[in-house]
Amino acid sequence: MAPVQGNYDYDLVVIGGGSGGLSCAKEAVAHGARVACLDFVKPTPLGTKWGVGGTCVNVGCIPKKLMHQAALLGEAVHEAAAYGWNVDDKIKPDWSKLVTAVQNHIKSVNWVTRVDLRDKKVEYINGLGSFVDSHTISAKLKGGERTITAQTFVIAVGGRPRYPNIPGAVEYGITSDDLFSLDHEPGKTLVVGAGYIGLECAGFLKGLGYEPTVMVRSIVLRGFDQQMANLVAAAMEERGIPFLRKTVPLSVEKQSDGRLLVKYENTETGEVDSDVFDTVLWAIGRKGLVDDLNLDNAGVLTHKDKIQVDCEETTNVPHIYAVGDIIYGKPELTPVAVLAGRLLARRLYADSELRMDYVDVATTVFTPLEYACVGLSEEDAIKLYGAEEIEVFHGYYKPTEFFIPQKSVRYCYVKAVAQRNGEQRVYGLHYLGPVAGEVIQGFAAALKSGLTIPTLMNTVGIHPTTAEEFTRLSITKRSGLDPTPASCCS
Ligand code: FAD
Ligand code: NA7
Repeated sequence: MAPVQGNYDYDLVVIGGGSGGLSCAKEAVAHGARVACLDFVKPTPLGTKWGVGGTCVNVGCIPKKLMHQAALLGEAVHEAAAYGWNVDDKIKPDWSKLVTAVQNHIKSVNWVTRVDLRDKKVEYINGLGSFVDSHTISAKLKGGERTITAQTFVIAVGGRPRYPNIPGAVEYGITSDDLFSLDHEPGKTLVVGAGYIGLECAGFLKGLGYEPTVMVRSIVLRGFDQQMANLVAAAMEERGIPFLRKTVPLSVEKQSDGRLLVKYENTETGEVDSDVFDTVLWAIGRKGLVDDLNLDNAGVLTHKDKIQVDCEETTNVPHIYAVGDIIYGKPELTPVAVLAGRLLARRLYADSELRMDYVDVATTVFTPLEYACVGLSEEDAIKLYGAEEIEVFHGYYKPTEFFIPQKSVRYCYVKAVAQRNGEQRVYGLHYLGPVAGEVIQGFAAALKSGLTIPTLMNTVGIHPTTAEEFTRLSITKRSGLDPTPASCCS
């Protein structure tokens, strides 16, 4: 419900001009609210900074996808030769040209964002916000400070990469915040962390011709289906990316030749080893940006550097809300932040009652062989319903376009995790192969609409695509039958 307007500067102040904050601010003005949006980026220890738009645009999804695409193009050029193109197979990427192209695109998005905010009459304030009391914030600007009052606040400050607490980590390491604008080639790179970001960065670095090594503390892709996670890692290893397993870093030292000596320890054997790298990239997770907000002054409680909200994104203070990466226990993804911000603004200013549904959010890991999924992992389905109540349909497949360049099809694999009896509801879909995000997006809508195995099997495929493999699934894990394909077109 729209709050009663009091004697405040604004109806709504949004703190954080990233995916969630901007969508919320723009939707709120569209429904008549007077809105200001603060955004401020603290430079990284290396001095990297960027413009309005938040993580996704500047140091996240967008530059990541562009570098992934650059890596895929390199692969495609080599494949082109097999398809009859006369290409020089000694092609080499130019890191500085790539970074310039990526940064130019980002700057154009920053510019469009500023113009959009001005056109839509959201007041953009380039300042660091912190609470003075529950209706007042102070914005630290380049040339001073400004005090602003509002009826309602939305906290959308997102997070930043963590650094490990070991010698040399901050002085000599970089994070994804620096990588996409790095002014020199990364060279031989140690990627510490085997989550979504670590694997993606290692993947495109390899595709661009550098030598990444992934350091894995425990498991790969925690939170994802572990069979799929291990296939993703195996596909990367097959491409020549080494994984240092059960290993943690101990220290980073700069040698006299400028290269970085990293000491590390195997957590199982206790064995200490070392290697020399040009770049050390920390991809060990992200920390919510609660520290600068002075949340105590507003009475907002935090939970492990995040903010806990209820099903309407309300914090423990009724007129203060939070959306996006800063909220505890929800997927850290741009479309999640965007939709939550928009729906919140509609509930606040447009009499809507629609809440954000955080269940069955599809996502893609943009590794060289991409992995996309929606719904439950196999292990979560078993935990929730019991192994006897779950049927897993699976199959390896051979993308048609892989044959001529003789690309490895070893890890092209799909599976559907479903209810064993009754209507055979599909609980989760998992796909490892080309253009994974494009494949899973449509199936995500089907899954949210109650997709069942009979419906999936009665869906006519589009041939020859890789997405059609979901409609060809017939082998269950329980049957023990060989899930490798025998035929292509019949
Ligand atoms: P952000 O976009 O982080 O925005 C928060 C903004 O608030 C920032 O500009 C911050 O500087 C500012 N701020 C912080 N504190 C204050 C303050 N006190 N005052 C004023 N301003 C402040 N998601 C996907 O969906 N797909 C992907 O492919 C994908 N790839 C990613 C790749 C990488 C390398 C990374 C790091 C992330 C990726 N993500 C991806 C995640 C996605 O970027 C985030 O989920 C999304 O940006 C979160 O939006 P947000 O609005 O919560 O926060
Ligand atoms: P994740 O998904 O939290 O992954 C972090 C990885 O780093 C994970 O493999 C961790 O291993 C590892 N880690 C964490 N701390 C350490 C230390 N101290 N030393 C070595 N390794 C460590 O974070 P990401 O940054 O990849 O992604 C965050 C979100 O951003 C992601 O969900 C996307 O939506 C966008 P662990 O499994 O904990 O042993």
